[in-house]
This record gives sequence, C-alpha cells and structure tokens, in this order.
Amino acid sequence: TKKTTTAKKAAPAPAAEGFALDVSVEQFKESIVRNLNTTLGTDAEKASDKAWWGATAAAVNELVFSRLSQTQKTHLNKDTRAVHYLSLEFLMGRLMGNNLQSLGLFENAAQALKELGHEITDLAEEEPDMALGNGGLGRLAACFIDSLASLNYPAIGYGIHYEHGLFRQTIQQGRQIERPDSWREYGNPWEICRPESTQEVPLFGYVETVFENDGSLRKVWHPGSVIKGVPWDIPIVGYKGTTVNILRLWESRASEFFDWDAFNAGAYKDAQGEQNLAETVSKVLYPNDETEAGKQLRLVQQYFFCACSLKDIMRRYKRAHGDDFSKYAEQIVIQLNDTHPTVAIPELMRVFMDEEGLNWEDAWAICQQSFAYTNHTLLPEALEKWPVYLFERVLPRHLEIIYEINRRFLDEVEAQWPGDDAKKIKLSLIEEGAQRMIRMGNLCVVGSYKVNGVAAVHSELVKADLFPEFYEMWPEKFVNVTNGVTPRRWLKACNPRLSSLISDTIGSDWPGQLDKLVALKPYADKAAFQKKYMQAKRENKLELVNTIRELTGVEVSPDAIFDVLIKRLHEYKRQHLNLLHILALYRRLLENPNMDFHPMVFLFGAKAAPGYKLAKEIIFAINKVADRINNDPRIKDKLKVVFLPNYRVSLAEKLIPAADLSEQISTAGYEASGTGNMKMALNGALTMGTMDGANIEIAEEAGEENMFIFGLSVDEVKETKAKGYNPWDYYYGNPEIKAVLDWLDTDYFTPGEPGALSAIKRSLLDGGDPYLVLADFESYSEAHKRANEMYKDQKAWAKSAILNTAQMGKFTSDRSIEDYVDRIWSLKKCDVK
Ligand code: B1H
Repeated sequence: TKKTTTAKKAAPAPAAEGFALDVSVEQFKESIVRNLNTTLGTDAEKASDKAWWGATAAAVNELVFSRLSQTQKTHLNKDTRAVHYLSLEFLMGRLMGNNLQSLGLFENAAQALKELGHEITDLAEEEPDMALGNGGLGRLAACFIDSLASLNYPAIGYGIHYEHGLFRQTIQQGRQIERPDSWREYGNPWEICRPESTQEVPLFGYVETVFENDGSLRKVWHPGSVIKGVPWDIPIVGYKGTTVNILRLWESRASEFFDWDAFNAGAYKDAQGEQNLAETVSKVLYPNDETEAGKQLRLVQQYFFCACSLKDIMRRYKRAHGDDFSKYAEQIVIQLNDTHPTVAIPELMRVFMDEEGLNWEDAWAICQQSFAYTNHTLLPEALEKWPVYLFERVLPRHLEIIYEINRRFLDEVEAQWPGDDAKKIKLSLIEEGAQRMIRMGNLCVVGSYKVNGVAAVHSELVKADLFPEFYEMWPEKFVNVTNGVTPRRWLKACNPRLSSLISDTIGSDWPGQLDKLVALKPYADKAAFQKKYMQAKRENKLELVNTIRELTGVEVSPDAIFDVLIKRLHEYKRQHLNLLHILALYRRLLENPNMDFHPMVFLFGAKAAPGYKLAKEIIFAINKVADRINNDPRIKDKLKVVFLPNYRVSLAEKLIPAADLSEQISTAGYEASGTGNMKMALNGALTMGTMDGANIEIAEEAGEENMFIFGLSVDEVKETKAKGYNPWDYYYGNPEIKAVLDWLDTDYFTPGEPGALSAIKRSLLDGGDPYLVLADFESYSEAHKRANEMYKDQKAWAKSAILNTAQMGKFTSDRSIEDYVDRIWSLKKCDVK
C-alpha cells in the first residue's frame, strides 16, 4: 500500500527586505499587467502561465535596464580596471528568482502575482534553465559573475551564445537518451542583442611574408573565410548593490563576406558551405565534461569567442586610451577559465603585432601581464592538446606565433637547466611524436602571470604533480583560490524555509556576509532551534517527495534518510561505489530483514557524456537496481533508489534543501574542488566524503565529527597505486564484495538478460579498477553504518547539521572573488549611484 504524503505546505513568506527598491505591490501589479499587454501582446483574461512569467520578467527588466546603463556609464567614466572572465561555459540556470532577490523585491512580486491569481513558484517553473555549461566549471563561472556584481567590481563575462545548451536527458528502459535543449526556442526575456557591437572573425587561409623596404619582415594573414560574431548581453544584477554587470555571449552568423560571387556564379553549394560553418559555430555546447574530443569545430568555437571578446576589449580600451598600449595591462585582466580560451594568448599577440604594429618584446610583455589561468582538473584526458595540423589549417598565423613563443621559452629553459634536453622535451609547448600536438596547459602557464588551482589540495598538486618544473622556474606564479558558491541562489532563493529561520534567529545580513552564519553556533544544541531546523528540513523533504513522484512515479517516505549524489557521471566520482554499497545493503536486508537499519532513500542525478560508454552503463545499472529494489516487498520500503532524470541547476535547487546526506565520494586526488559539496553542507546535509578537493576544507570548517569521512587519502592513493594495486585481492578477500559483483553477472536485475550489468564488474576487475572503488568499499560501508546509527539520535543529527550550516561561511563565492582580487586581479570596487 502506498503512503499518502501530506500536501505541500507553502513556504513562509520571507521578511520584507530592508534594502528593497521602492516598488510597491500595486506598482508591480500594474507593471506586470501592462507588460502582459504591451510586451506579450495578450491580456489577463487569456494569458498562459508562460505569458505571465514573461510579463513578470519584463516588469523586472524595467527596473534592471536603467541600473545596467548607469553601471556601464559609471565604469566608462571612471575608466576602472576590470576583469574579463573568458569561459566556454556559463551554467546560469533560471534568472527570475535571483534577479528578484537581488533587487529585494521577491516578496512584493510574489504578493502582486498572488493578487493577480498566480503563485510565483509555479510561474518560475515556466522558465527554461539556461544550461550553457556541463557541470561545476560552468556553474562556478555563474556564481563568480554573481559575486563580482554583488561586490561592485567592474567585470564582464565572455562566452558563447549556444543555440542548444547541454542536452536534455530522458531515461528509456533504464538508458540515457539525449534530446536537444532549446532554451530560447520561444525567445528569452533576459537577453539584449547588440548588433552595433558585432565583430568579424577570420579563419583558415594562409600567411604571407612581406619583405619591407627597410629589410624587416611583416606577416599578413589572408583568411579563407570570415564569420560574424553578434553579442547578446545578459544583465547580471548584484545583490543589494546598484551594480548591474553584463555577461556577453557571442552568436556566430554568416558575414557580409559571404561569397555572393560564388553564389551568383552558380556555386551555390560552396557559398552555402560557408554559411553553414558560420551558423554551426555557436550551434551547440560540447557535452564532454572533462574529456577532450579534439574536434575542429571545438577549436573554431574557442577561437571565435576569444577573437570576438578581445576585439570588444580592445574597442573599449581604445575609446579611453587610443593607440597608447602602455596602460593595457593596468586596465585589463583576462581570466582564462581552464585552457579552453588559451588561444586568446596568441590572438592578442597577433593583434598587437600584425594589427597595431608593436614589436614582439612589447607585445609579449603586455600579454604576460594581462592573462591569468585557472586550472580545474588534473585528469590527463581533460588536459587539452590540439594537433598541430589542425592549428595550421584553422589558425596558420597563430601556429607561427606559438612556435615563436616556444622558441623563446625554450631559451629560458636552457638558461635554467643548461644542456638538459629531457626538461625541454617535457616543458615544450609542442609534444613531439607521430602526431605533433600543442599543449594548451603549458601555453597558459607560459603566457599568464598567475596560475591558480581551485582548492588547497588541488593547488598543491598543480605545483607538485602537474607543473613541477614550471613551479621551479616561477614559484610566485602559483596560487590557490578555493572555490565558492553564491549563497543568494544556493540558500536564500532555493531554501526559503531555512533562510527565514536563519534570518529570524541571527538577522538578515548573511546572504551578503556569509560568515555571519557562525552566530548560529550557540543554537546548535538548543532543543527549540533544533526542532525548527529539522522541521524546515522535513518540509523540504515533503516537497521533494512530491517532485520524485511526479518525475518518476516512485513513492518515498520523508522519514527515511535522503542520501543525495548529484554530479556529472564519471568513474572518478564513483557513482558505482554508491551503487555497490546499495547492493550490499539490499543483500544484508534480504538476509536479515530485522537488521537494525534506519530506512534510506538513495537519490541520484547525473548526465553522462553521450560517448562515455561505461558512464552510460552505470546509469543503466542504477535504474535497473532501482526497479528491482523499489518493487521488492521483502524490503518493506526500507530501501528506495531513485534516479531523477535530467539533472540540472533547477533540479539541484529542489534536491539540495532536502538532502540529509551529501555523497562526495571521489577517489582522493581526482576531484579538483567540488562545489555541490559546499551547497549541500550549507543547507544542512552531512557530508559522506573522501578527503579530496574542498571536502578537506569543509572538514576544517565544519569539524570532522560533523561529517562521515572515509577512504584512502591522496598520499595513500598514490602509495597504493605505486605498490601495484590489485582489485582481485579485494574480490577474493571480502565475500560481500564478491557477492555483489557476481550479482551483476546474473539476471537478477535484468530478467532474461544475464550479464546486462557486467560492464561495471569487468571495469573493476579486468579493467584494474583505476579509481580504487574496491579499495575504499569497506571504509565507505563503515562510514554509512556510522551515519545510519547517528540518524536515530535526531538531536545529535540536528546539532551536526546546524553546525554545518553555521560554519560554511568560507564557501561563499564572495570570499573566492575577494581572494582573486587580492592574489590575482587587484581590482577596486566601483560604486554606482
Ligand atoms: C572541472 C572541468 C572540465 N574540471 C573540460 N574540469 C571540459 C574540463 O568540456 N570540457 O572540455 C568541461 C569541464 N570541470 C570541475 O571544475 C572540477 O571537476 C570540479 O572539481 C570543480 O569544482 C569545478 C570548478 O572548479
């Protein structure tokens, strides 16, 4: 029999904001209805929910656009130094809730809509996610531009205006199916097209060497094709502040250089070919999180947005300084979000030399003082390398420039290590071999004045393991900036119940000064506060129970422990470790139905890169195991497994406030930072985690006693591998491991199809278990026993959960940005009236 769950209780109306713009409920109503007529072309009688949402967005824009132009005017007049954040990904999610929060108008808007007959939470569901990113790296860029605006720093984000963001995932017969994402099929109210700032981007062709009369050489690039970049601006509204920065996304179009002659001469196909390339460049986001596909179109995407952005930066610079480039590096810092925008380095060299007439030394000095590079991963398969022949075809002039950078750099290596050719081979920007490759990471380190990792342990590994010789050459280049998340989206907006409780208890300054949360510490063992805190969690869980039912048909109980594992599917993130442990629990419960065990719901959300076979097999296995367990009456609902399809920002916002346990179980040394770990701890989930990435710093802040830490450390992982790890030892040494792996070979979970789940077993045994899943299994299982035991003591659990929330202040992206400012950017705040 299915339990009937309580209907969802409405979240309490948060207290009105002291900093709110002076827009009354009545004025909001007037604006929404007016926009329904004048912007949406409909009226209150016949408008769809989508139209109501659009009208509300338009009403918000009326308040945003004036601040936007005020900010831009102020930045221009004050001629301030600004950061230019170049990223192939910005995972923005939905914007309505956040923009309203930032303006302090969420309550008034909600009230206005209510009086017009609508729930703001329902209308918000009409907004498609802006999913222009894969995972953590793209979401980090989104949190950072939020913080930059909130802290009143002059900043601009540059990226690509993909027509299709990350694919939509559906699950059919347990398998992932990819469908195109069409986030702006019916228009997007948040973006403004700026055709007046269109740029031209050359591609292909050849380089001519011109001998000047004075004996000097000049290089002339004769491109084979030119495409247009049209910018779309998304206003980024700072919290409370008056700053509205922009995110500028480039869309590719066929240029006027489109070959009309060929077209008219009947070569319709060739002309069309050019048009096609031009319109393909910004068509779709590559979905290969942390693996390089090495495709020409990807290189063209990278160059396209870097060239457009540098031209845009140059136009603005020249407006203030003309052709005097002596202030370029003073005014401009360009942050490279991983190596994806590396080609900006040779492009800026090309612009300075070939277009502005600077000599090499002057151009290089400016470049080297303008770029900074963030490394986000040590995974070898993610370290970008481009075949030399591709560069030669697409960007012939840039290849020459890279060769010259390399020649001069190798002279420096020679000076440092005379006669040491091994060092040169290792450090060269070019990897020799059957297929010569350009090493983009090396180019970044050479061309940047700072290189940073994204969590303390990761930054140490960047120095010790990834770039040790570079670190020896330039120790002062390497710094750490630990990641953070914006508490506006990841607590205030997504968890109104907990947010109100916090504000009622310690005041409402915390979203802008997250370390104020420490004031909650004295409440951690107060019974009355614990009760309210756990009540908020329970109501969030009740709401999620409904979402789970709607999305999957699975019925789960809010009394169970909600265990949440949400992130891209990767072997190193070890979703299969969780799955094997679920199988072990299932087996234990079948063998001993009266086992002392608090019921658990295991929630998964994950997209697999479409070409990543094993990742897709793991999704299939989770779904098959879920089917079997959820429908096994012997288990009496003590165990539920749910795979939520199409994990994305807006789904994360529903899962995170309802999580009891946060699964952060990567092999130590592989997760550069993680940011979901911060979001869940902030919302009061206890971390079940390895000592990896930012988990280590979360443990420092929250206290190890308020987490469930397990598994090998970074050093132990290295030692284990060095000694020659053999997964078969664990298979034969631990009967439970053997039993669950052998289970996968049967047809227990895939009736009539024995072996349908064997790929996982094979990778862990024959494949050598590269991420030490079996080595960490027992320790993981023990940590889960501790968690299950602790949950029975609701007071102890509540105390730990509260202490997690109270001690997450460090992980606001505002702190990350201040660290970037202090250690890398040297920006000054710029107040906007
Ligand atoms: C991270 C990536 C990434 N690291 C290549 N590297 C991509 C690499 O499309 N590609 O080619 C896409 C993404 N993403 C993540 O960055 C790390 O794994 C996380 O640990 C980290 O928290 C996040 C933000 O720093």
